[in-house]
Amino acid sequence: MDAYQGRAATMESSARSEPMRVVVLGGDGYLGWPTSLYFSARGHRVLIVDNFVKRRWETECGIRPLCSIPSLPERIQQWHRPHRLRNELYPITFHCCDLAHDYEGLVDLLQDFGPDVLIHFAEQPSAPFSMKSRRSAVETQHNNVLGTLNLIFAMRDTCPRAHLIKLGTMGEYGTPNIDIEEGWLELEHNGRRDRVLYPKRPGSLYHLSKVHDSANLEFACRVWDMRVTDLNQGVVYGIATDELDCRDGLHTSFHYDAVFGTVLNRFIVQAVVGVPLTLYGKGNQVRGFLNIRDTLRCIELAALTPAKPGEFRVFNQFTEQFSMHELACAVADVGRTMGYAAEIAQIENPRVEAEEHYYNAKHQALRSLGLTPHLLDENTLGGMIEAVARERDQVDLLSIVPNVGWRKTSEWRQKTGHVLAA
Ligand code: USQ
Repeated sequence: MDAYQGRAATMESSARSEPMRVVVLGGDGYLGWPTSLYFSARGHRVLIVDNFVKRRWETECGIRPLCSIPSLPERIQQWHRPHRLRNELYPITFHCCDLAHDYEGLVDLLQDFGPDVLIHFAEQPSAPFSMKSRRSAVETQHNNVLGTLNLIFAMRDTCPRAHLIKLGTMGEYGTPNIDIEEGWLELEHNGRRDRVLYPKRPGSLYHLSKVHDSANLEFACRVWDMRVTDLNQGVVYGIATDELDCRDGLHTSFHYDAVFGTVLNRFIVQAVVGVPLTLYGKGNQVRGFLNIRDTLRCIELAALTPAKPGEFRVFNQFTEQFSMHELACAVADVGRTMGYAAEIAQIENPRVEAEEHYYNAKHQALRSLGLTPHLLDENTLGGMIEAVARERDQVDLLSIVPNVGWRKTSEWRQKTGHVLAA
C-alpha cells in the first residue's frame, strides 16, 4: 500500500457526490498544479488552462525553481499512469490559452467545457517582478488586470451561473492602522451607514493589480449577477501535499530566488546553504501565512459552498501571522538543532514598506466553513529543511541576492553592491 492509498478515505470524505467541472486557470504554476491534482483526486473533471508565461519570465530573470519541473503534458501523464485507485478518475485535460490576448480562444474553451467552477491563478504573482522596470510593471498589470477582465466577459457570455474563485492577496490591504475586515467595511459617516469595499493601500504594483481585479469583479457581481469568491491569500509556504507526494515527477515549483521566492521558502534555503537569512529592514513587518495544504482545502471549501448570484464574497485566506523577525528566528532555531549555522542578517530593505505597524486581520470565514489549519511548527520547518537539503546542490547562490529596489533598481544595486557572503 502506498502513501496515496492510505489517505484515500480522507479524500473521499470531502468529495461531493456530484462531480464538478473545474477549470484551473494557471494550472502549471506553484499552486495551480497541486490544486488541479487535488480536485482530480476527488473525482472532479479538471481542465487546466495555462499559457506557460511564468516559465518564460523565469528564463528572462535568469532563475529556475529548486527542482526542474517537467512539462505539463508529462506531469499529467505521470498523474494518470496506471494506479489502482486513480484508474476511475476523469483524465485531466489542458489547453494553452493567454487570457489577456486570446479572448476568442477563451470563449471557445469555456463554451465547450461548460464549467461549474473556475479557479483563477493565472496571474503574475511576484511583487519584485512588478517593481523591476516599467516593462515588467506594465506586463504585470496587463496580464493580470486585462486577463481577468477578459475572463469576466467570457464567463458572462458563456457560463454566467459558474462560480469564479479568484486568488487575491492580503497585500491588497497593506498595513492600515485599523483592523482588516474580510473584504468589506461597515462604516458610518455624517450619521449615515453603508457597506463599502475595504479601502486598499497595497505595497507593490503587483499587489495593486489585484486591487484592480477586485474592483472589476465586484462591479461584475453588481451589474451582471456573477458569483465570485475573492480569496485574499497570505504568504504560502511548503511543497508537500498528498497528491504531489504520491509519486515521483509530480512536484510543484519551489522558488527561493529574490524575485519569485517568498520569504519562508527563502529563509529555509538560506539556512541549508549557509547564507545568512536575509531579513529586510527592521524585520517587524507582519504578514499572514498558510501552509500549501490549507490553500487547497480553502479553495475546496469555497467551491463546495459557492457565492450566490450577484455576491462578491471575500475571504481572508491565512491561518496565522508572524513578524519576519519571528519567522527568521523560528527557521534559525530549527536549523541549528539540525546542525546548520543559520545566522540572521538584517539587510537594507529593498522595498518601501512599514517596518513597524499595527496588524490585526480577520480570518474567521474559512474557519467557520470547516478549515482546520496546519500550523507552522518545528516538524513542518524540519521537514522543509530536509526536503531542501536533498536538493542543496541545485541551489544558485547568486539568485538569492535581492536585486530589485522599490525606489529605483539601479540605485539599489549601486548602493548595496548586491553581494551576499556564502
Ligand atoms: N522579506 C524579507 N526577506 C526576504 C524576502 C522577503 O524580510 O528575503 C519580507 C518582505 O520585505 C515582506 C515580507 O517578507 O515584508 C513578505 O515578502 P514575500 O516576498 O514573502 O511576499 P510578498 O511580496 O508580499 O508576496 C507573496 C507572494 C504573492 C502573495 C503575497 C501574499 O509572492 O503572490 O500575494 O505573498 S501577502 O504577502 O499576504 O500579500
